[in-house]
Amino acid sequence: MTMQAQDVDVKAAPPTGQSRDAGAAAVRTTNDYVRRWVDSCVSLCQPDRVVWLNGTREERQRLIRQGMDEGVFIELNQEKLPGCYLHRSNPNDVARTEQLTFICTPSQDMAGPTNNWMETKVAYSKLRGLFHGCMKGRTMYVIPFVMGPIGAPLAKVGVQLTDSVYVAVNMGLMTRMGEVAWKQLGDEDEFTRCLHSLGDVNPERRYICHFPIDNTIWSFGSGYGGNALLGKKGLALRIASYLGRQQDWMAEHMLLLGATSPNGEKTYVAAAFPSASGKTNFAMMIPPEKYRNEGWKITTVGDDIVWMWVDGATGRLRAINPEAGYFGVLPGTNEETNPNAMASMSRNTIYTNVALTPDGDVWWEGKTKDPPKEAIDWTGQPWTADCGRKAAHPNSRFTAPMENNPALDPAADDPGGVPVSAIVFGGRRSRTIPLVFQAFNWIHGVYIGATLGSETTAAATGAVGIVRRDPMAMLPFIGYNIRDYLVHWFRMRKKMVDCPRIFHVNWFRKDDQGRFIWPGFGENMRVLKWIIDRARGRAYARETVVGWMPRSKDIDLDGLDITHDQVEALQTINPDDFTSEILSQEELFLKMAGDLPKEMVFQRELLISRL
Ligand code: GTP
Ligand code: SPV
Ligand code: MN
Repeated sequence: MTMQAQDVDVKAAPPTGQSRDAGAAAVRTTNDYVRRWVDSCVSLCQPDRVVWLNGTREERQRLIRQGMDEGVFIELNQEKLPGCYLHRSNPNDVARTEQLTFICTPSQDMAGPTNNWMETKVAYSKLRGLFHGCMKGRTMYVIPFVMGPIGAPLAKVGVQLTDSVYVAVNMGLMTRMGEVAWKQLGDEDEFTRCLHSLGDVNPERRYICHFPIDNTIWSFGSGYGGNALLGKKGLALRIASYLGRQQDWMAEHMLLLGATSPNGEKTYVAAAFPSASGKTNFAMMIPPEKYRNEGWKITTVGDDIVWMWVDGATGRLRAINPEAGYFGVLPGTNEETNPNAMASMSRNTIYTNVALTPDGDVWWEGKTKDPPKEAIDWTGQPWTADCGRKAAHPNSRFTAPMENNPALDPAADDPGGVPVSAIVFGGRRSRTIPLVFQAFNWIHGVYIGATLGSETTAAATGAVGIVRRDPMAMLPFIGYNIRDYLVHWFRMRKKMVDCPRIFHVNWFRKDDQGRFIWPGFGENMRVLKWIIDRARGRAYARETVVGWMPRSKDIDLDGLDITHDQVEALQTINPDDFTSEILSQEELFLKMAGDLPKEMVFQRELLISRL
């Protein structure tokens, strides 16, 4: 035991003999690996204070008050929004920065052609330079957390060190934080070492570095979302996907929902859509009135990340959601499109980069039909409805605990997870790609997932609306070589006695006037119903070039003002468009040149020969 880890105040006891900092508490673990690692990070970052967090409600309140003193949080109208606060991030720090995100390994081949790579030693030495003394005058928070329901065989412990009180509060909402983590860790060395500093929040000195071999993440210079809440994309996707490949399980960018039919039959469906492309909405969907009256109910297990393994007893795929909260997109979210999300963020929620209205409420584009007359925009500037600027950032988000979700699935906290009957891939495609089709089999489904294309969104910095290949919606999140990732998907099938059926959907096809043809949101239940019936061997489909497709009469349109002809149009595959689609898939194939798994090559040939 060394001095640093024991003392709350690293330099000297504060004059009062009490800590100057909110929630300061003595070191909370006897785990020597943790203590030694925290000591080494304290020596490197040189914080004034080290505060070990325990994840209690009282502590969260103290942290929020501390953040309010520092100007990090603004209290919202507590009558309307109890326990809710607003945070404005630095305008240069509003989304994940994929170009500044690295997989750090001894050889570039381990990271593969789709990741930014840095050699391990080069990365450590570069980042050590940045972290050196970066927390002088600041507090280092020690955040123990578990990803996954407590007791789940796959549940993983992480410890994040951060100088951001915003990150500390968000980690408390997004993970199972506190004593549970020390308990699960015991005396072992098995935890992800997550070191994070805001630094000077300068994109020139921003690096999000993953060291899968060391089970370590170092993130510097960003306080936003996936860049900074290291349990999420860093641990639960990049590090976890690497571990999963070694240990025969999968970490995927997927939602997980339960669908209960009128006769009580429950089907769990996992779906991978790229960032800001509909996972939260699908996972929290409220079925149309007709379906509700019949007795259909959708419940949420997770909205962003799924860990899956093959159950030895049944040979079937099972899944858990490693997260405990939602970091959800706000623009477009409202009482009509996603009432469960609105309820989830009605209390104990952090709002990031939205507008503040005069009555202490929040607003974002699409929250209500009529915007407020005036507000303070997400940058803190006065805003009026006719000023021509956006009130909220396009990637503004809410952080809410999953317990707030009225549609939370009873199994969301179940360490045993749930069985997965269908896997759905989907992209944002204004043209070419039909509403829904089913893969011929697992290998074909993996090919469909691997060649998934989607128009880019504001969830990552860079151009918006450009079609790019986003394999399994995991392009920015695969923690190793994509070649090995695809092989892993093919091999997982061999461990299963029976496998989930694989589907592709596209809610985003537009007409010539640029309007969405399909109503989306709750109405997606109609497509989900066909998917469930197919997965259970009940619904009809015809064989087409791309896979099994429903005829328009196989999709129930009762109560919708959309005709069967329009659905036929949505399902149309135009041969010319599809030829360009196949050509644009080459973008990915060329990157993987020479390294393409043979299944991919054969599937491409079969597709071309079907055309
Ligand atoms: P990440 O959290 O970034 O991984 O995103 P996500 O996949 O959870 O996306 P989310 O459900 O938050 O949706 C992003 C945007 O797409 C929001 O503006 C939604 O309103 C919109 N959206 C979601 N579902 C639909 C749909 O069925 N149709 C249409 N037109 N828009 C949708
Ligand atoms: C995504 O971009 O896919 C997100 C948001 O879920 S973030 O956590 O910022 O990555
Ligand atoms: Mn996501």
